[in-house]
Amino acid sequence: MNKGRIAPSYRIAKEAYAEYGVDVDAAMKRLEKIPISIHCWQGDDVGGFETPGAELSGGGIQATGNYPGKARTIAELRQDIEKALSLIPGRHRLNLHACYLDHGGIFVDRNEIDPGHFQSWIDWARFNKLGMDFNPTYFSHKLAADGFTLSHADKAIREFWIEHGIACRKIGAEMGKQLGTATVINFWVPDGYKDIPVDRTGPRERLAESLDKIFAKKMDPKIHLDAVESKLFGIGAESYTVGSHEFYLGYAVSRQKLLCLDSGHFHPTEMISEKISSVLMFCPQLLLHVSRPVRWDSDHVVILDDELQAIAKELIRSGKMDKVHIGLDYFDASINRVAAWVTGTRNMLKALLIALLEPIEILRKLELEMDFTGRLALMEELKALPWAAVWNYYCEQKSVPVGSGWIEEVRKYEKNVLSKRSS
Ligand code: RNT
Ligand code: ZN
Repeated sequence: MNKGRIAPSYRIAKEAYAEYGVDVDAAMKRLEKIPISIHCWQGDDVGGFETPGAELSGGGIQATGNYPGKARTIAELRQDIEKALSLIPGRHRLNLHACYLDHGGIFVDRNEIDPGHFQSWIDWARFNKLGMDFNPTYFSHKLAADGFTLSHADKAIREFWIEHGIACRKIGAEMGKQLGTATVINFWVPDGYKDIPVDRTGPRERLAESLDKIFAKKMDPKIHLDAVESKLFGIGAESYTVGSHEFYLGYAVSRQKLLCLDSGHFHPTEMISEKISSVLMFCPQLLLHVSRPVRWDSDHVVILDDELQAIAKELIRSGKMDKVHIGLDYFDASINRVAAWVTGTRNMLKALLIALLEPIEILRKLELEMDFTGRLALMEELKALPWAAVWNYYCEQKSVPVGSGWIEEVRKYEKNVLSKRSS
């Protein structure tokens, strides 16, 4: 992009927005304060570093594709994340899964992990000015092979996974303490049946009981927050998911935990943008796993589609951004993985910027006056306002590539770094 065009285009955009009473500079100031929690697992197809060559197994989730250059070591994954971060404007967070521990070559089982196994990640995050979020890993493990973990009928297996949850909370709290920003730790378990169950109640009672044991110790919300994530179905668990939306909504409200809404975890026409306002009324805070389902919970790279914009608008219009944590959750192994991170994260930020540039008061007034013609007509006209000129200016201010300039950077990185990795 011709650099000389950025500032003049921005000035014209500023005037265009001012006509609607929108302060473009204020919108950018708000945008820079919204961190996106960037998921480590896009970098290696949810493999992790528990065993050499570890791969995603079970859990009803799948990464498809075999694009060359996936990160094989912690050092490679960090290098790739650093590359992605250099192409994304603003300061963000790292979302780590427990199976990405740094055990120094000595296998440690999930119930025995401790903060020490994550110290190198914490140090790396501090160096890169990132907050951290965390996830216990309830898949890719022999004790998850039955398709049940925290709700397993076998007490010994439940106990193992309860210990994992407790261990993860200690790790999350340590991350939050050291980095000075609360770590959100998100519990997602794949538990469910492929075929029609006889007993739908028992596993749900066991899941609630296990979670209560995990959450028994009170934690300081300044350093640690617990979230629970629901799901409709998974591959191999089509008929029954223990941790359904109703289950977790009830759990989160009754225990005052954060609820995590994942865009891919509902019926295809059911949108999480519609659920945000209700959840924020009854849960203390909200975690989002922004994803893109294509026909199923396929975890495609987030694009700037209608639902992404609707999510961002709901968040901004709610006026409750201080209660919302935005995380990304997708994993596409069929394209350059650094580009996947950059595309999805930049799109999330673009959607937030578009929402921040909305003349909310004018729209609210039209709605209250029941002028639905005006509301629809204006909403449609607003789509043509020059938000991209503001976005380009924002990227320039944050010293990251403007427009499609970053794609060339990723190509260079692929040529010089990724293509040298053998699979
Ligand atoms: C699975 C859930 C869960 C995972 C990550 C890897 O359907 O969305 O959040 O994607 O924990
Ligand atoms: Zn998710």
